[in-house]
Amino acid sequence: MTAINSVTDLSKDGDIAVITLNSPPVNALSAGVRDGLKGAFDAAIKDPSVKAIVLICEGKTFIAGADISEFGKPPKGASLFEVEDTIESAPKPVVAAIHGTALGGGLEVALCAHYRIAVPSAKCGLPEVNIGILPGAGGTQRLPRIVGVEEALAMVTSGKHVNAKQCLASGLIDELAPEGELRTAALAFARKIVSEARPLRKVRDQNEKVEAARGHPEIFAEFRKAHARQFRGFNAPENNIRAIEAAVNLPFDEGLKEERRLFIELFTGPQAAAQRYVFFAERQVWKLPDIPDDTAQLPVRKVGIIGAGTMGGGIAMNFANVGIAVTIVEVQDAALQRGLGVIRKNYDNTAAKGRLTAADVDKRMGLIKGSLELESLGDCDLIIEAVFERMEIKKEVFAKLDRIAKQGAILASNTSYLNIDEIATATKRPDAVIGMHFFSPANVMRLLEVVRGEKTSKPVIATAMAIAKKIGKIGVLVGVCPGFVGNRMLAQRQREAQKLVMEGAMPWDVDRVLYDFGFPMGPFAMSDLAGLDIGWVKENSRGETIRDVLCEMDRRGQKTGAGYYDYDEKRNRKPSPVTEKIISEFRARAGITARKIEDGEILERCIYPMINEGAKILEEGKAIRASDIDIVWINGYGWPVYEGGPMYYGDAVGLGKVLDRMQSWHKSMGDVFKPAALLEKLVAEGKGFKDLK
Ligand code: 3H9
Repeated sequence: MTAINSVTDLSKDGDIAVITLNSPPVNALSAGVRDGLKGAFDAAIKDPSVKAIVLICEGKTFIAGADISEFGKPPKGASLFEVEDTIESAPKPVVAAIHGTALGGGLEVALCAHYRIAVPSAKCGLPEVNIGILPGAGGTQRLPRIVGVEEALAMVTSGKHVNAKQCLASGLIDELAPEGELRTAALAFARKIVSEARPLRKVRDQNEKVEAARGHPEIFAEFRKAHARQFRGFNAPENNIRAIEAAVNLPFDEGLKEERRLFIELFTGPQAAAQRYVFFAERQVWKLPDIPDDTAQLPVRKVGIIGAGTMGGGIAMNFANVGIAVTIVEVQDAALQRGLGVIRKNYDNTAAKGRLTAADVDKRMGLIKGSLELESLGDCDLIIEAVFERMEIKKEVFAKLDRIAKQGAILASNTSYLNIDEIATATKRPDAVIGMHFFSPANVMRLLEVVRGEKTSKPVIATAMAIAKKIGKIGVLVGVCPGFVGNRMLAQRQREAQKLVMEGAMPWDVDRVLYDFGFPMGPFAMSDLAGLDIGWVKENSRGETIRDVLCEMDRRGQKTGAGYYDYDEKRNRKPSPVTEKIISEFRARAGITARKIEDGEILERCIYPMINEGAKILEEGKAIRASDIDIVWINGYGWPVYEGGPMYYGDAVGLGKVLDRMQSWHKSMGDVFKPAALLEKLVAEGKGFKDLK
């Protein structure tokens, strides 16, 4: 065995050379890996006793892509293209042996090998689109030559990971190796290739599948149309599509040049920078400064949920999905049966789309038990309360849980804004109490705000975060304050949206501006969807707000066919003259003359106060880092990924500008705009949130 460098070894097994990469955690193509590959391939090619070459990786995965942390830094070492050329033009067969994931540049390297073998658990994909770029090392030109244009389009624009069985079917890999025996199988495969004198098959020369699509621009037109909604606002999907078009319409080398041009366009743009930031921010959230990775965790084998409403049911599904038994408790049998029925319907819908088998549905339903007795939660390791959002009710539930739950159980509340510390006072074990704030629909939304109380113990926090990961959520640890991180900032936006309407904008103007910014919908369309009557009590309604009046008129949102907007039978919305009239009357009564409000002002008024609030949250230590706040907003509230989150956006537009606006509104409109001390400090120091340690 020869060490080519610290991450690459070259060894021989008879007349087969084996190049082994070992660059944890994911064998990303750093300068060291590229240099190692180049050196090892050159040596193996030069050695006349070598008949074929196997490329294999140590650790949990094959090469998972270019090293994203090198992006934007001056290039060092061998280029990826040199490495690829060396492999593809090798005069002896090269076999890529894949386990874990061959992603991005990793798959692109494998596509330069003449043959590919993988274990059944392996996956292949080109996920560059998720970081705002495209596979820029030949992936868009080689992939369609193997899997065909439609599948290549789907893969590069979704970034999906395709399992080995499907890869075998599409030709992306040539052979499956028995699990755990990749090296032996790859060596045997290489020997077979040598003994059968198989050709040095280069993907670049396989033109049949791309030629089949030539002269059929409708393939691309239809693909664009079918995915328009999903791609809205993002630059990367379009350039990925164009690169595949180039593969179809241009000779290989010309196609590569076009791929490069499209890649650079994305790579140097602001969206890729933001999406790259989000990639690392998503991984940062799990790092908790005062809770080391080795903090003891509590076992969670059985979960109890109180409340079978939309929230409780959605939460239960998360656990059943990963094989954890759940008991849901309700007060009334009818409500319990209704809740269980909704869960079953959700699963059946997924099965109807082919994403679950009937057996999966039965298995998951089999893990969910209903009960009318709180006492049945006595043996649960984690109990999550999802009852009505009123402090007295929550405290009553927690006092009972304190009597019922076994010692060591975690007592969690799904409250979206109530004080966890106060809830904890209802128990004699405040160290076991924590907030687990799921977002609706809880079985779909990725965000979970884990709210640490003053007395919550470290093992309880560590377990709640681990559980978040286990059920496929992105857990963000936050502190106790009204609305925590997400809803606390949302309140700023909602208040300004309402005020803008009083000053002269229409709800649809505000919605349009936020939609165009990249949110899935604006605040008024959102209220109509959720129901305007959430938290509205008919008996107490005095027509004091526009919402009160709409609800009093039974315009309670989409469900009643009208809210801020009017809706047709297909729930398409259009601006409502009724709402317009109500707004005019409100303005007249308040003595306000409507003024023309520019889109730019709407955006700044909705978003800058959120950034300011985010700064206060950081100042108070309610979020660990600015990027955690961004992750909350991207995953819980539909903030567009390509704008990086509110704090990232603040840095991007310049905190000086944000502060300037806050100061001027503070003067003209009062204390709700008071700039955060942290914002003032950062501006004075010429820094951004990104500079905070
Ligand atoms: C590309 O290839 C461009 C090309 O077309 C060439 C153009 C010229 N780079 O996710 P995990 C780190 S673009 C640097 O928690 P898992 C990650 O930050 C790339 N670092 O593990 C984390 O660090 P830490 C295309 C990377 O088991 C640690 O590894 N490829 C990279 O849940 C563990 O990561 C991709 O986009 C990287 N490429 O999932 C694949 N990848 O521990 C991106 C990971 O300090 N990667 N790290 O926080 C993934 O999807 C997942 O990491 C993977 C493992 C599925 C591989």
